[in-house]
Amino acid sequence: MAEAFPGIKRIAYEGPKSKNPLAFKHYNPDEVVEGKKMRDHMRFSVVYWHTFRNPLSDPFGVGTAIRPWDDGGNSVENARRRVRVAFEFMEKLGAPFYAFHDRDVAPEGATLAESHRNLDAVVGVLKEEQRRTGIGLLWGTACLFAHPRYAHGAATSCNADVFAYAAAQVKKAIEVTHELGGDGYVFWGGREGYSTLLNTDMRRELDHLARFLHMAVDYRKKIGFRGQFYIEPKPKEPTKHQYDSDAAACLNFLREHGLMGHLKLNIETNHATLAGHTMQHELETAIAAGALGSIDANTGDTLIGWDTDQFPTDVYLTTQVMLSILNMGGLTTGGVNFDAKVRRESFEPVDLFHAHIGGMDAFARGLKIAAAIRADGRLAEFVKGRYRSWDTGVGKEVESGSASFESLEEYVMAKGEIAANESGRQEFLENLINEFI
Ligand code: XLS
Ligand code: NI
Ligand code: NI
Repeated sequence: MAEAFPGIKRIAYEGPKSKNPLAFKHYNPDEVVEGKKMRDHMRFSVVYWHTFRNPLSDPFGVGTAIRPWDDGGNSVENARRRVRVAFEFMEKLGAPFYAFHDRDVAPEGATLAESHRNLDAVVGVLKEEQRRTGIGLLWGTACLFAHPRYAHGAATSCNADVFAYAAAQVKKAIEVTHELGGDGYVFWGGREGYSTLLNTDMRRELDHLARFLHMAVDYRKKIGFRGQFYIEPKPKEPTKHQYDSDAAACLNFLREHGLMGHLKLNIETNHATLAGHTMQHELETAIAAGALGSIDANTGDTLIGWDTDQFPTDVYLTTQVMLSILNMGGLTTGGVNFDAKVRRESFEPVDLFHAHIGGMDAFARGLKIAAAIRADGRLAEFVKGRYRSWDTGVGKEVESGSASFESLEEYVMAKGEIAANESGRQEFLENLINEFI
């Protein structure tokens, strides 16, 4: 097969002075930061859906993407050819991982059996290409939102047959993820939510979703799939309200239904902002519960109200993300997965390279800056000092559980009014961060 990206060679690290748009200025995979190679810190991943299946259409117009290797048809042959292109792209980019939905890689058939067969026919090529390149599957997932059968949701559908169909589809998707040695499997709600409460029995729908996830956990054990399960919060789109609306809602759901420990969170930037949170808020919420697993790296547009899934280029954002991740001790099974698409106006194949190179460089800078902030130590020292009253005396008694309302009343009676609070120093800290950016 002829090259899909002729004239583009393996993207190399050329350093910050390079003016070559097809080179890394900051992402140097072998460079060691805090004792670990950049490649292993980031575990960059390319998404199959946006990068190889998105025609770049929008609600107002058809797709604009020029993809000469793709005949636009829904044949297995086209799908198999696309795999070679995807791996040529990822190999040239130097991305160690990718992620897919079942229906991104292989066409849906007229029956479930045919869909399974189509998937198997493509998985064979995926396996071959993974072996040839050493590129791994970060996570797999199932598309439970595109087909009309899922109009009312999948695991939360009012129709039990749809639940069954979704279960059968996810069973197969987990099997192929396992077969491909995937490091994880993602559950994103898709249409698990509602458009109106007038027709919705929320209690039942949530119980069904929990049943579904428990069955997945059981099946995973049964077939010996050791990849990490993730749940990906998103508040809206396509439904008005999605049950997995943000990190806190997901954690509460997992706890309520005995699923904590079985699933971690996959946090996506644009979903955080749609939920009215910052990415760092969502990360810290997940980290505080010991449940951050992976991130979908993208960004939204402050002036457009939907999930624009743009490539992340804001170094302030990537610094915050990497600071949280480094403080957590790093990603293990998860990665920095570019759930992002090029703009409709960026329709040439080379734009796919510019987009990913920019995202990888932005994260590499974020990593280096975050490591410098940590090495400097003033930020962590400030936060630690701010809570020092909890390290001794009454604070320590509260934290250790030996204090009570009575003992605290007695303490305050003897001590009198609070002597002084200290400044939170927000501006000082913002300036401190800018010293490093
Ligand atoms: C959609 C989600 C989706 C998941 C995978 O907004 O981000 O792409 O990451 O199903
Ligand atoms: Ni996502
Ligand atoms: Ni998204």
